Amino acid sequence: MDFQTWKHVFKLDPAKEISDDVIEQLCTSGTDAIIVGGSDDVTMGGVVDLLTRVRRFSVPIVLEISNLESITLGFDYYFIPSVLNSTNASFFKDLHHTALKEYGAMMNWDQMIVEGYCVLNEQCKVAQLTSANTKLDEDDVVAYAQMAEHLFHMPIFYMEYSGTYGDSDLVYAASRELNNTKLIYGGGITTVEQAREMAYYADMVVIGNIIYDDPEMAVKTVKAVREIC
Ligand code: 1GP
Repeated sequence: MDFQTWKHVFKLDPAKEISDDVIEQLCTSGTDAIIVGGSDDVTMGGVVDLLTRVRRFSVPIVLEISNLESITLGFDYYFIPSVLNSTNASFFKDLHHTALKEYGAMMNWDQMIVEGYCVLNEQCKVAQLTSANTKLDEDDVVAYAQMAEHLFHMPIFYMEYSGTYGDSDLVYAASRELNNTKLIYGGGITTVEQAREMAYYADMVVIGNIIYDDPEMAVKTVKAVREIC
């Protein structure tokens, strides 16, 4: 179970309702992992509930940390967003500093994976929450990709379009810059064609909202991504 080989992941929001039946469909779909993460109303209770229900299956489970209050033991990995295009240093490194002061002594560092986030949909909650500068052209995105790989040696560069389908040309441009850093694409995938298109360029494709709107379509994206990789 090495996250660097993952191609397809589902992201479950602890603040949203989901049935056991849908959880079973997702966990047995052939996806590489389940990420637990969200922007709003993420509580310890919601995180533990998903951890418990997903753990019945053999699929790896990751907590993408969204706040200090919901950090929970028992996940396979902890993905730690650091928003490269945030104009508020809290979301780049200050919250991380606070977390390390509290939890640093008990960390298993091998489980901690930093994600260099590049937020590209100005309407999405994470853009508003982090005051991200989303007015980025290709040169800007390429520079952030270079920053993630060559300056900070981040294991992941995450192009986040949450809620809207992104620009595949920009994803392609970022992909050409990255050799060691894995490129994650997430946002607005609602069809197998979109999943396939982004899987051409990104190392890993994240399926989020469509899980709640159309779980059967969500499951179909697994095969679509597998066919590309
Ligand atoms: C959100 O990138 C993920 O963090 C997935 O986005 O919910 O729009 O699929 P969607």
